[in-house]
Amino acid sequence: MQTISQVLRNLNILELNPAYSTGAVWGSSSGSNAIDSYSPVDGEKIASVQVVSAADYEKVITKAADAFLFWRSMPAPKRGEIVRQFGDALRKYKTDLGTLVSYEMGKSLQEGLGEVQEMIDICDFAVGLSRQLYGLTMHSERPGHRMYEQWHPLGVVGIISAFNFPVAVWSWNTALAWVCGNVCVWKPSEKTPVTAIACQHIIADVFKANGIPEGVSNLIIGDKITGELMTGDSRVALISATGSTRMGKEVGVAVAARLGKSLLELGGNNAIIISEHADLDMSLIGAVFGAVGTAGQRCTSTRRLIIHENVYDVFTAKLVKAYAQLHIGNPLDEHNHVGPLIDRAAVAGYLDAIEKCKAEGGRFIVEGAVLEGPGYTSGCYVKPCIAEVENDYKIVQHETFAPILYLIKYKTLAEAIALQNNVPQGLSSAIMTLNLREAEQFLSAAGSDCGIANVNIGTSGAEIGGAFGGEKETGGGRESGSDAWKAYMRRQTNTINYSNTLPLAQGIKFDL
Ligand code: UN1
Repeated sequence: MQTISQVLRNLNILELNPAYSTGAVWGSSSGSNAIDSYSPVDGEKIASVQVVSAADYEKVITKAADAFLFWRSMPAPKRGEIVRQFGDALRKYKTDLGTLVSYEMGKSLQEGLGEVQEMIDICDFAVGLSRQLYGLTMHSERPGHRMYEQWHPLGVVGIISAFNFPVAVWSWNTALAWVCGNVCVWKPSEKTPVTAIACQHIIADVFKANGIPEGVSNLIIGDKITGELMTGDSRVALISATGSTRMGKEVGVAVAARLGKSLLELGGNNAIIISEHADLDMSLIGAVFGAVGTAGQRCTSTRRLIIHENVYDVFTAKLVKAYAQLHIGNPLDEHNHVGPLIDRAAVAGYLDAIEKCKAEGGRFIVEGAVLEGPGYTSGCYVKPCIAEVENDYKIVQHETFAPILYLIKYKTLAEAIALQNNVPQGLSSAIMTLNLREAEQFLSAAGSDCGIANVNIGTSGAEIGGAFGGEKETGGGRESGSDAWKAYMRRQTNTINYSNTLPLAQGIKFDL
């Protein structure tokens, strides 16, 4: 396997190299206005990156607003061609970028590569979309009139992304926003700035090769204060933010205060209902991957299993056996299933949740622990654990970004659906059943209240083709596939009178 410095060299980000239209400056030394990125894999510092100042931010936004004047006039299919080339560049850099994602964020290499694959997929989707930004045509109630609607770009789109999908979620937003004619300013998580710089370099080469002016893709590295510059800025038409519900509430309020648009993709508290009619072996794979994949740090991670009483004992026995077989360790080693949490603060959150769960009466059937010793020196590796709980425990109602799986027993489907819905969040949900009636009830209006509801698939691992997002405290936004592109455009209704008179609508007479 290649070394990380080789990966950084392949991605052209080893040397001091001011990125294309970015406020981020690549620095070698730490300072009060620098962010140090440490790998949770081995605790090594990857790089130190300068935080944008308010003056840098101004420069970036001005450049972005200028670039919009050019970009919005370029035909959408031509913008799609640029995104097609971006997808090709990602194919070329897939191994390097996937490895860097895995090293900087801590997810398994397979998941790092999968994340880059999601980027490639959304590029393909956006290329097709660039020829399909359709508006409707309506029949006017007045003679000699025509009505239709068209979709125009919004302007500057601000993207705030989280550490857990450091590159894919940005690409869902940016690939769509670009073909729609917007320019983007990206504020990545301060925990994963290096992967963001790598992406900015990859797209910069594509833009340069096509003679596109700077400012269509912008990167600002910073903390909460940098984010606040953007959320309060009325030059930023749309803020698309992914992260915790706490963050989303602040962003939503700041953007609403200036009547801007926001697209929020926030916390989940996702459950799988394991019916007595489930294929239990298949359910096991969905449940374990959902709970321990990405070390439980996906917004779609499975946090709760709602299990029918008739299969509860046999299924929990399978779960315990499967957990005993999990390999926890360096995520770049393909034999390992579970990598580290993002940092020690996340480890503290995991321990705190376990303690709270026990205090409320939770009974752990697989105990958690922080792993120590060779291979675990970063202090970020924890044991995935399982607790039997009641759904209304405070800690169960809360999204803890860690591999803690809660088990709840049920008797009737109505009860299971109520348990599944009875949390503040509404992102992803699933039922494992071979019974058609159960499946359809779960999917009906009286079923799951989540943005994503699956049958015989776990809660995580959505494809890019569907709209992604959820309800309640998940924030209501939809990104990625289907018609999520409409969030990145403004709708204009056009009525054209080609008659010789000016009849008023609703039959109103106004003669002079
Ligand atoms: C996220 O965790 O914010 O559905 C995104 C999934 C991935 C995306 C997760 N495709 O699990």
